[in-house]
Formats: sequence, structure tokens, C-alpha cells
Amino acid sequence: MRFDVVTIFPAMFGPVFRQGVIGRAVERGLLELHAHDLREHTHDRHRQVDDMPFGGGPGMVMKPEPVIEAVEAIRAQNGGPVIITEPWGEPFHQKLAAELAGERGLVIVCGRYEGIDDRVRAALGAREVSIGDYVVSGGEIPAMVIIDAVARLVPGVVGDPGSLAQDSFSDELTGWPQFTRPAEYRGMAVPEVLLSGDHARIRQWRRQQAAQRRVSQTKEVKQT
Ligand code: JFT
Repeated sequence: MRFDVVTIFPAMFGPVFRQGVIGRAVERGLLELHAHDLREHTHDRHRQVDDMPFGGGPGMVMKPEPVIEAVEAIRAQNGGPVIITEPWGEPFHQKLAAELAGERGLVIVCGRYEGIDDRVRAALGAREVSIGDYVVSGGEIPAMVIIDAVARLVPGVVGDPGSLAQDSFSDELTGWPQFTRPAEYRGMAVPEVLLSGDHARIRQWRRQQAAQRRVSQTKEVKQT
């Protein structure tokens, strides 16, 4: 699968996607990640990508022309859906990750400042996606989250297909408590059942722990 990212900070993406399972999948040719510098698609001496908002207000807005021209240039190599990360976008979920993993490629536009001129979304038929109800400073980190979640669902990227199948069930997203050696550390013992070798009991204990975790993590969110 091929990912193309349009950003004013292409250098942010290199180190992230050279690590771990995603980095190995890139080396093995299962994934291609291309971060494109938005400023390469400006035509003025100052390589300006932002301008003042029509109607007034604080901050700056991303100009439409460089973004649209950048995506048009990518289009020859990547015909996949265009995603714009936005704080108010459609919530990103495992189900959407699985849907996007079925594409040959994705094009992700990362904004900064107060946002992107809305004609970009209209011109590109882009899908607006948010990684959650909290605010970060721009679209780059949300784009990395989306790429990572989608890429690991591409067949062969995650080595053990068993661990992938497990993750795919949204109700198993929490998982169960994990332990490794030593069996006792600073007086804290690993639950006896995990050392028992009784796989039926272990399965039952893990199911029960996962259910308990889901309950304890489901807290009321107070409206402000
Ligand atoms: C923040 C973002 C997501 C997602 C895109 C662009 C500018 C900064 C900003 C922050 C608050 C209000 C602009 C972005 C996100 C998220 C995505 C941009 N900003 N206005 N923040 N939080 N969950 N996805 Cl373009």
C-alpha cells in the first residue's frame, strides 16, 4: 500500500516510519511512504502557504492553490482516497482503518495554522477525519496515527496474523494484563494462573480480565 502525505513538515515523517513493524514493512516493500513538502508547490519568492482569513479573526489559513497542486501532482502515482485531518472530522475508528486498508493507496493532507481553505476539501472530494476529541497543533501527528493504524492492517505488515485478528475486534481493543519474566519482581508476583500451563483456565482468566478492564475504562465524560 502506498501513502502520500502533503505537509509543511515532511521531515517529521522519516524517523517515525523507519521504526518498528512499519519500518520493517517499508524495507520489505509492503508499504511505501512519501512525505511531500507543500512549499515545493508554491510559485512565489517567499514560498507562502498561508494567508489571512476572509472575514477576519485570529491566525492564518492554508492557501488552496499549493495544496491542490500538490495533490494533483501525486495523483499520477496514487489514486486512493484523499483524507484531510481536521479537529471536527469524522471520528477515526478501527472500522475506518480496516476500510481504508482495503485501498491501494491513501493521500493525506496535513494542515497547520487555523485550518485549510474549505475549497480544498470541495475540489479534492476529500474525507475529513479526526483522531479524537482533543486538540493538537496540526495535522501531522493525526496523519501518523492514521497511517500507522491502517498500515498494520495491510497483509504481511504485522508478523503474527493471530495478534492482528485479535486487535481487529473493537471489543478486544483493551486486551488483558500482560506479564513476562521475572515471575516475581519487587514482591509483585505474576498471577499464578499464567504459570499453570492450563490453557483453558488462562483463556478464561484473560477474557474475564479484558471485560473488567473495559468496565473500569468506561467513565462518564462530564460536559463542559
Ligand atoms: C488540528 C487536529 C486533529 C485531527 C488539522 C489544522 C490546523 C490546528 C488547529 C487546532 C484547533 C483548531 C486548528 C489542526 C488538527 C485533532 C487537524 C489541523 N490545526 N483549529 N487537532 N486535533 N484531533 N485530526 Cl489544518
